[in-house]
Amino acid sequence: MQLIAMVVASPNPVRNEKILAIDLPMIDLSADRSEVGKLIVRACEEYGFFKVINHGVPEGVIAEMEQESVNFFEKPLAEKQRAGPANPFGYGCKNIGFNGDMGEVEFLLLHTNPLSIAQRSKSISNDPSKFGSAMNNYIRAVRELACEILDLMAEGLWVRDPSYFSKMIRDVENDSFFRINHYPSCCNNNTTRVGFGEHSDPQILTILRSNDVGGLQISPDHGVWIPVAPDSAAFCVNVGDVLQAMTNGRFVSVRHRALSYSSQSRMSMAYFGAPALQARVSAPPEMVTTNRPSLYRPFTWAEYKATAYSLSLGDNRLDLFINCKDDDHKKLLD
Ligand code: GA4
Repeated sequence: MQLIAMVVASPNPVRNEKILAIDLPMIDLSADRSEVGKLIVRACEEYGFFKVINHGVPEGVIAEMEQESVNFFEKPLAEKQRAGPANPFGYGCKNIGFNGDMGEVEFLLLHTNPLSIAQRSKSISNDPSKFGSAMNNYIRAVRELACEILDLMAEGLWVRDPSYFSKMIRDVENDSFFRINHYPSCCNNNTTRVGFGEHSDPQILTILRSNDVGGLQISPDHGVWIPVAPDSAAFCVNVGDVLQAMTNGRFVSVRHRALSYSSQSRMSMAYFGAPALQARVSAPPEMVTTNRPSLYRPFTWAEYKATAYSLSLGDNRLDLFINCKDDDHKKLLD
């Protein structure tokens, strides 16, 4: 990764300094399969984040979903509120905060189950079947991409069953979510604020894309924020907490946040691939060795999700699932 500049965490509003972005590892999925697997593994161990090109998600599928999202956020507030409040699904507009991070974002949070999409589309769009089909097509394509990446990870890690990770999000009962965030532009005072406060994603894998407005920052080290350059031609992929647990801590679920710039509006779409609620999360045998004993106790996604959702943004949730039998294990995480 080429480091150009870093910013240190600061309270909202964030100082309007000149922020130069970094180049996350960019992985071409059409390259030689075993090379791609190795590059992905290295990126997940070092940064927990990488970008992919030649990803196979058709341009038309992306464009339709983006257009439906723009149409929704352009509606008057009263109309958008018909799709809310988000508890947890629907339209939300909330300030999320940790350490002084006050969020400024409006969003749609949806379950990816086709029945749920059909139901929700009615309050989101005047043409529910158009919204529903745009979303179903998008979800189908990004889920395929997520599964392909998870298979490449398993191969790169020499896990005997290459579908060990991907079968969890292929499960018909998977609990994957889709979130569209809109950080509106406002006023003319050129301020930068935290739009979505510091957190890690609880799920397995996140597949994110945004328009050409920057805002995503990652924090591989406590207190240091590194901006990620926007790139509408690529998908940004990040490791979630469950994948950190399933790789026995080899992959890192890195904290991130999104800034919003008052002068430009940012829109991002994130697919969060998650297991079924009752699925048991545990590392495959190849990830556990005498040198690297089991770091986390087995848990179900329902159990982990409940813990994650009960804590504040910014809390380190995976720490609560560390195997406490041997304190030496914890050192592996440092
Ligand atoms: C982060 C990833 C997804 O956006 C999300 C978020 C969820 C929410 O906004 O309601 C959480 C957050 C996310 C992490 C910890 C918990 C849950 C807010 C929060 C305090 C929808 C998710 O699944 O986890």
